Amino acid sequence: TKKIVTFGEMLLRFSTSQGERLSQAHHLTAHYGGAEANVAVSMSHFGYKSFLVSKVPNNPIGTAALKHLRSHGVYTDYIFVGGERLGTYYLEAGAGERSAHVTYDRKYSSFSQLEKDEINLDEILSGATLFHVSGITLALSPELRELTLLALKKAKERGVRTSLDFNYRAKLWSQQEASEVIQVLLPYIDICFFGELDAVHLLGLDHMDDSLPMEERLLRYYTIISKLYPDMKYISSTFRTVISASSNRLQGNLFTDGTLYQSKIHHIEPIIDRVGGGDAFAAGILSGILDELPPEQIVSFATAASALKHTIHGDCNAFSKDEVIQFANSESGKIVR
Ligand code: KDG
Repeated sequence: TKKIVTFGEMLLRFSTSQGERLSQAHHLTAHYGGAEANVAVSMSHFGYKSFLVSKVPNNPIGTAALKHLRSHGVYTDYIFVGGERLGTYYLEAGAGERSAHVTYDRKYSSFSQLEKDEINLDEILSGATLFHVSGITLALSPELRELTLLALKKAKERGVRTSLDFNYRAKLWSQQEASEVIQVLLPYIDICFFGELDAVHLLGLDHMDDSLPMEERLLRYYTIISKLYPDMKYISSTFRTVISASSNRLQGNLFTDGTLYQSKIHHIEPIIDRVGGGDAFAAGILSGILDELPPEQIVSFATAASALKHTIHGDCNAFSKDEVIQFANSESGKIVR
């Protein structure tokens, strides 16, 4: 079994019920999340030996977070225990044209205070096939940025594949800060996830003519980026380029070797919970790459995985590889094209 490693913060999510503002709510539903933890969970369900590198507090909330991971088969050997608190976030459900709203309460979390010397990167990367991180980790502290850069360099030296999901969160840092940090890391990335807005706002590429079809614009952005960063063998974007607050249409994109591959369009109705849809997609792409599938199969697997995530509550996916493949191949009425 291949060992894969993700590096990031776990969060406890509290969500309101549909049709309720946070200020009205008497009941909040709890789920554990965190982008990299979500990827680790998906990868575990796909059959990988999946590790999360993180830090949780030494209290019942930290213990419950570990239990969540273990219940999904994620290895917790590299999760350090200590510090003040588990970060949380509140999700006020949206409806129709009103988008959902996130409020973070995560300052001084155990993970954000993680120090470099707590972590033994050589041990963590030993025997690993893949190291995955997202921009959320990079937003949390200068120490975490340094650690990530070091981990990526070491991973490259050892031939461990590296993956970065931009996951830009405007509530955590400015575009300018994100752009500076990410451009330092990109030379060390083999697989990168980002969409059109990231290309323009974080990589500073010129905005392309809106009259061009989306796939043509993406192809052009990805072609430029792959020339700037020759080690980047795969560039992929999640549904977010197609799906909007009011749209249930989901399509994935994967660029490799100069060609853009697109999945069929899934029509998801109803959407039960869209949080973590991007992480489910990323895990699908990573799994397809590790399985050395042809690109068109990788992108349809990943998009199907993401579509399935939209049908269940919580931040993380919980479908096996076989279930995703079966869904991707099904000709159900929910797939349009
Ligand atoms: O991608 C889903 C994540 O955004 C969610 O689980 C919470 O990690 C999170 C964050 O920082 O927003």
